Amino acid sequence: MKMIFRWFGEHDDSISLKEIAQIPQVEGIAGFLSDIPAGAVWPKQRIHKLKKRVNEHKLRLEVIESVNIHESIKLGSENRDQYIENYIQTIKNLSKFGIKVICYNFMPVFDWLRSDLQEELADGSRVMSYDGKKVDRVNPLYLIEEYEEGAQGFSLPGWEPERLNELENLLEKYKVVDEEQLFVNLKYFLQKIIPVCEQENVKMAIHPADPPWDVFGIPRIAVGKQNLQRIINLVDSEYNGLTLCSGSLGANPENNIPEMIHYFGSRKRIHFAHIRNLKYTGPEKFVETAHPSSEGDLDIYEIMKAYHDIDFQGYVRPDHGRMIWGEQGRPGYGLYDRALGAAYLSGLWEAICKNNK
Ligand SMILES: [Mn+2]
Repeated sequence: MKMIFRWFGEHDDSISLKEIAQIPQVEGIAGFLSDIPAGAVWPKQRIHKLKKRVNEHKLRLEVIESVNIHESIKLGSENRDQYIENYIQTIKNLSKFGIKVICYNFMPVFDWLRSDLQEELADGSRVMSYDGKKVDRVNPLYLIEEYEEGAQGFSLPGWEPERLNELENLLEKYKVVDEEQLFVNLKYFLQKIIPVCEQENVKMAIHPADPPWDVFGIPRIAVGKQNLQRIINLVDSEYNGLTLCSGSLGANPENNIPEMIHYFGSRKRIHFAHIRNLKYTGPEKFVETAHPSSEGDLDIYEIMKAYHDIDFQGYVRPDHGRMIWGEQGRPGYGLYDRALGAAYLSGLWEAICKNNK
């Protein structure tokens, strides 16, 4: 298991590579070029620059989170082939600089979604939370207007203005795309790119839908074991794999995370592990918590144990953390609580390894 840390780049992350390099056991980052729009080719010189910078801090850059998929690919539009070509070129460019895993998602229009980005817990820390009832009352277009005005409560971080303007148009197009059509469109994409991934030795790792259910009536397919089985079988190759995110999948209590790790891990389809804890507060309602098992409803020891059972050799990172000790920053992506998470996960891992020698 290789412990890494997500980094959004020097212009989009308040945390420095120096700080990340000081976290015990963290050996690399999951990197991103935030200014390159979905659908565009990642230029070689930009990847090179990023890699150099990361390596200067004795950290490795072998995972990208994420190379986003253009909506036309998810929609199956006529112009998708050009965007798939661009994606293939990006895979080739990343491969040249030693990238081994690309995390991506196939969630239409809305990426991850929360109803509150800074809910205060009893101890004064702040976390992201989700309340399906709140979300159901929202018209997605209205939600975007709220966001543009900077209103508190609902927001969609990471949404660039062009995408916001496109929203009404996009929502209209998705009216005819159901779950089955999304599978068809994902298969078309994977059939084109996976042979290139095999040649270039870059593994694709789809991130589950977060939360793992339909939002605003738009289908989301990477939601549970059965659908993930379907996805890895769309193209039967080790290069068509998963980012197994405990917090995303775990938001549905029916998803048994250790069992999924055993199932997909023994088939060599987990390339990237995201580990996060949460507490259920009602149906389709949860708050994110600190990583330890005692803080939430997921048993993180059992999750780490499952990774040990399958002899997991891939990448792992602490996922969303709380905002603590007065830290301000990107919700879920502060330094302190994620560093505590990394140390806790490394501690569990050491204990499990030594106990099972
Ligand atoms: Mn995740």
